[in-house]
Amino acid sequence: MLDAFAKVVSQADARGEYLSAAQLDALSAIVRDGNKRADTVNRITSNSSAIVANAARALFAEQPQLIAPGGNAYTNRRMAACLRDMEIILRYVTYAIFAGDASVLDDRCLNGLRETYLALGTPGASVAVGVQKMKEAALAIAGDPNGITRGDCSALMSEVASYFDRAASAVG
Ligand code: PEB
Repeated sequence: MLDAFAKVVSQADARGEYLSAAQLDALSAIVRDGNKRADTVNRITSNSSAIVANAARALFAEQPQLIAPGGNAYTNRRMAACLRDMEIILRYVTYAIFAGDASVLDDRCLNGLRETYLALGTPGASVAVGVQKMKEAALAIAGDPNGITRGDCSALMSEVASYFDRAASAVG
């Protein structure tokens, strides 16, 4: 598991080189925008239950076969597993945002997830739709200009989006 700092250190070390000016600039930007990153994680984390529940509701409204008898989220046991999966994915996305690096998400959550869903008969494409719905909600909450010092968060918001997209394409 790496963060943005450990990542460039390991890349430079693999080449036996000092950190480059470009790497130092990129890391300085991460330090400079650290409050934006922390606020983003805080906003998503403190709204996580609503993000998961609303995304699941929207998914089941679009794909009612999932909660019909025989569906993969039918019965409370499967519904609970489904909500839990979405919660786990969102949690690892918040770790990746905080770390500024996808490796924690890749190594601890997404690695082997497609194969797990295949083995379980869980439709990965539907999980991917649920993840995209969490992305929309998370971006709306994290990027809300109200109640916070205004600034340019566009780069950070596209980074946030990229972690959700990574999770969706890992299973979809
Ligand atoms: C991944 N999900 C399930 C299982 C595992 C995961 C390992 C099997 C064991 C169990 O049931 O608990 N676990 C999960 C995860 C990590 C992990 C992400 C990462 C670290 O350790 N069903 C649907 C929807 C979707 C869904 C499309 C969006 O119809 C999910 C939610 N996952 C789902 C369901 C099950 C499951 C298990 C329903 C139970 C399947 C079953 O037992 O038939």
